[in-house]
Amino acid sequence: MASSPRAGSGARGSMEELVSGLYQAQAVRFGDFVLKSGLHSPVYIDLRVIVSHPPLLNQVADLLFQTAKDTGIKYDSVCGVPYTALPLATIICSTKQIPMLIRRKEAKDYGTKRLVEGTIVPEQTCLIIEDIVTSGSSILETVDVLQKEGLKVTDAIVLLDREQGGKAMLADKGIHLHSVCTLSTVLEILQKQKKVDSEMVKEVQKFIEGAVFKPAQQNGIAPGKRLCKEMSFSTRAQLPGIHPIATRLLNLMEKKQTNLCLSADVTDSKELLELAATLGPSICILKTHVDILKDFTPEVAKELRALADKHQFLIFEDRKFADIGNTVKHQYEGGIFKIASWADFVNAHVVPGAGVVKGLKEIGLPLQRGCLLIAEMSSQGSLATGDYTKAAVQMAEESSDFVFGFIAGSQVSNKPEFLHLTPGIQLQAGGDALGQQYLSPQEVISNRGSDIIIVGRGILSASNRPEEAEKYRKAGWESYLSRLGVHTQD
Ligand code: 5BU
Repeated sequence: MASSPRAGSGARGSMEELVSGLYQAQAVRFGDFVLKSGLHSPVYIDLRVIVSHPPLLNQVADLLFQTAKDTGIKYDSVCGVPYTALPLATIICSTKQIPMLIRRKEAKDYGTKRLVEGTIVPEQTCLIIEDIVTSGSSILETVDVLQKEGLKVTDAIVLLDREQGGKAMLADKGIHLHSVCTLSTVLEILQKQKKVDSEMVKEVQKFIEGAVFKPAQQNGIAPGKRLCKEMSFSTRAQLPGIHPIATRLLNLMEKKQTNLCLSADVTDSKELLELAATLGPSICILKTHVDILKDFTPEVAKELRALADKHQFLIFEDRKFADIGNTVKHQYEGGIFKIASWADFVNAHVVPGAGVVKGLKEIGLPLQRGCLLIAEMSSQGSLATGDYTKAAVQMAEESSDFVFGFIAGSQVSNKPEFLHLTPGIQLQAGGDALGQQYLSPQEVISNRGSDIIIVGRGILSASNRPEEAEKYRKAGWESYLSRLGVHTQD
């Protein structure tokens, strides 16, 4: 049913007042908006503005509370999904005398590791409050944190359901979503109030229908797998707020049918350029270690850039920055290599703290570059595990305007806008004498939820490199298709 419990329970008057208030506050706007992903949207909804309109804020809080009441849910505490729903949860809890919990999005000091503030009583039920739901991934993230603390979470109340599959996604994970209103209701009311014409209504409906997220069972994937892994690369490319580099990469991956990154670990520039020219069509990324080249010149970088543009792959300099912000800034921008001038993206260790990303961002952001954080390493005895990995994920979430993914052995974030790249890949399991450990493409893509395989010696040591690269491309791509539930014929 498209209409909400509130809209259908004699509350039409207050619904009309609400929609009109949201429109006046410019929380809902129509036109041609370019989302961060580059996608054009005819509607833009930003409910953060309601904090500047106290009567509207109170009205929204009241409607959320009434909706919860109408459904008859019993709960012991309320938690708002950060950030927009925080003031809403505060108003509800303060006026109705309900204990509140706050989910921290960033633990400033990673050492404290406290992700939920307030008194947690395990086994008690916590109700989630949210302003708007699209895919449901933000709600799920908060649910996950609360459940890990021992709380029961079964229901979420949202002001506006964009009807893009979030309700079904959440139901798939055992969470009932109750909405005060849907985007259809908002459109219907605004059309009636003559604030939007029928053409725009049709355009918005078409846009929404074209961007529906589907839950696992509908995709033919076993339930229980995590959200982003059931979405195709092209769907993820269009997610609102996704990094432009991630969009470019996901789109070219889908177009070229490859999730293979070549680790071009050669020491001769001519050989590097030859690899780029011959393997270019099979790969989505060419990864360099520019400091192992014995004959680097700026001309090499220029030629590599031209080959990347010709064959449509991205260049990833595997520099693993790991110093204070001020130093990495210089290492990224200057020196002999001038990495920022030719590499689409780089990576960084999180060991220095957030400053490393801040420093890189100062150089990379104006150039529209991106960055991966090293959440895990493929080498034996790596210390990047457990809380260190979690801190890397958190750091990425706090800098998603620059960081678009991870180097990791498996899926470490359930945000579909983040990409996962995995090194230590060969068709045969095993390792080398210096601690490298290998897994198969099938294992990391289908079972561990990574997106891109990084292959060096598996391809470089073959007598026919283009043929071997094709083998890896096929293995990686078929593993991705099998994760989506698409069966390929050989
Ligand atoms: P190989 O030849 O496929 O083992 O090369 C792997 C490449 O990935 C190599 O360039 C490493 O520097 C890089 N790498 C890695 O192997 N493991 C890691 O955890 C990280 C990078 Br981070």
